[in-house]
Amino acid sequence: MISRADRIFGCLIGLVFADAVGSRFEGVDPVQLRSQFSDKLSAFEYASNRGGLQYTDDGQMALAIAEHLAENTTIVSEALMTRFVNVYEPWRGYGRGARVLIEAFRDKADYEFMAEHLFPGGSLGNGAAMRSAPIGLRFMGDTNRILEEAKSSAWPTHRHELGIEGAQLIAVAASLAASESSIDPVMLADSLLPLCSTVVFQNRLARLREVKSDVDIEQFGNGIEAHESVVTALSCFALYPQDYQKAVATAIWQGGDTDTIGAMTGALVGAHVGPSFSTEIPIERLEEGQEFIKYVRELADRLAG
Ligand code: RVK
Ligand code: MG
Ligand code: MG
Repeated sequence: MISRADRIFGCLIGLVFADAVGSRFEGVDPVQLRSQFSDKLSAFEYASNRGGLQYTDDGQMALAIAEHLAENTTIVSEALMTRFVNVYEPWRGYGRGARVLIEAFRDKADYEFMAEHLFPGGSLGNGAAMRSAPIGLRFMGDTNRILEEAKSSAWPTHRHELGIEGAQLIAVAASLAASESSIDPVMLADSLLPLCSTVVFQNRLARLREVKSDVDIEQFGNGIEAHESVVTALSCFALYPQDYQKAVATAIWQGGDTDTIGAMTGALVGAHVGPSFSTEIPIERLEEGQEFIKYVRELADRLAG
């Protein structure tokens, strides 16, 4: 039996490690990536063992959500935004819109107007989905609650329906990852599709049902937009739900937004298998090593409590 605290730790450390490893290839053309390495696991291993491993905005914001949920019974969008501002380290690499909004909120500029209008209809970037997995573990099994909380977590920076729905899908997928004994493309698609209100995600999830091997993943994209990356990560998880290294290596092998597709995939596998995978990868190379791992462990315990 894997405890809830272990699943939360697996999810958080799985997310942060994949973010850090994936960030080494951020923006790379998959053709170039595939010509540089003999296979996906070689690319994953190379990036895992080179230089210091630091998480990016994906890890920073996901940890902020976990902290917020450890201290509050529900997500309050404005309080969460305050937390995003407090932990904000721009050098980690943020999406353009997220950066503008965090700084506007911090500087008491016209933040509300910008959140609505910086992009047409609000942001549909994958920045809300990359950080939402902990919500699924906190409210595991309560789908309506997860949908509502994921929306509140997206709201500070992402108001477009695709940006919000991306966050909802990853959060519900994390709940399924933690509660279902067996995951595959058909069950994941059948569970998530009825929850979607956008045709864009409905179409993609219908195609997720048919995914059988790595070549089938490429159709889902590798971009910074929620709809060009969320189903890609869901596919990587659904094909390799028990194998952290293979799942995250497959995510990174897509090129493009590798840190984020990796982070979403790593969070889901970690929620499914717990932290057992961490003995096979150099997690102690993350941030300040054991001290950071201890911090994430304690955060997971607080969130589970
Ligand atoms: C740097 C058209 C839109 C749009 C809309 C585009 C970090 C913009 C993480 C925007 C992730 C970009 C990523 C990202 C997370 C958004 N119409 N285009 N309605 N809405 N876009 O800025 O937090 O890496 O080009 O809100 O979602 O690792 O700049 O940021 O990869 O999507 O950034 O959306 O980004 P933002 P985010
Ligand atoms: Mg990032
Ligand atoms: Mg990214």
